[in-house]
Amino acid sequence: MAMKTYTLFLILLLANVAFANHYHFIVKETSIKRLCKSKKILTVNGKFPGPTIYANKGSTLIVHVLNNSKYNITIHWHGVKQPRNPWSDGPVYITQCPIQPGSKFKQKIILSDEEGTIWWHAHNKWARATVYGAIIVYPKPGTSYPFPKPYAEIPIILG
Ligand SMILES: *[C@@H]1O[C@H](CO)[C@@H](O)[C@H](O)[C@H]1NC(C)=O
Ligand SMILES: CC(=O)N[C@H]1CO[C@H](CO)[C@@H](O)[C@@H]1O
Ligand SMILES: [Cu+2]
Repeated sequence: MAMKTYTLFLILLLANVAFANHYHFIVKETSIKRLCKSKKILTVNGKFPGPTIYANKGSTLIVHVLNNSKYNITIHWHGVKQPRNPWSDGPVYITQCPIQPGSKFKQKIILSDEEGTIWWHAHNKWARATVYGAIIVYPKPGTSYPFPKPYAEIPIILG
């Protein structure tokens, strides 16, 4: 009997976890080719735009940021209210110190009533020009969109 209850609990738990809530961001200089020319820019995980975060409404995410560049960096979660959690919100020297070259920082992102597509970006000087990506917040598991379910999704990021 105890075993059965335990299994049921596990299944419920799994059903609730639709997306990974841990991400690893490595900030580094990367050679990117555009219009037949290579240029070194700052990226996350060598991608431009950076990786997309997928989450469910109301979930909490942990992003492990490793600064592998020679610049001070912070990452801001644009549009996330971060209730009672400004300490990993990103604005450099306002809510947190920069992540210095060679250091890492565990950013906790608390989603509350956000739903839809928002974004993350570097929050220090010019780094924001290339260090950014989308955050796609789906409804809570088992609930529906606040609008008719779209046919397809194509995130468009204007740099
Ligand atoms: C990087 O951040 C540290 C700590 O806040 C600061 O002492 C240093 O001057 C910063 N470096 C640059 C290049 O801004
Ligand atoms: C892990 C680590 O320290 N990586 C790099 C962080 O950035 C500095 C400055 O560019 C590099 O020297 C480190 O190798
Ligand atoms: Cu912003």
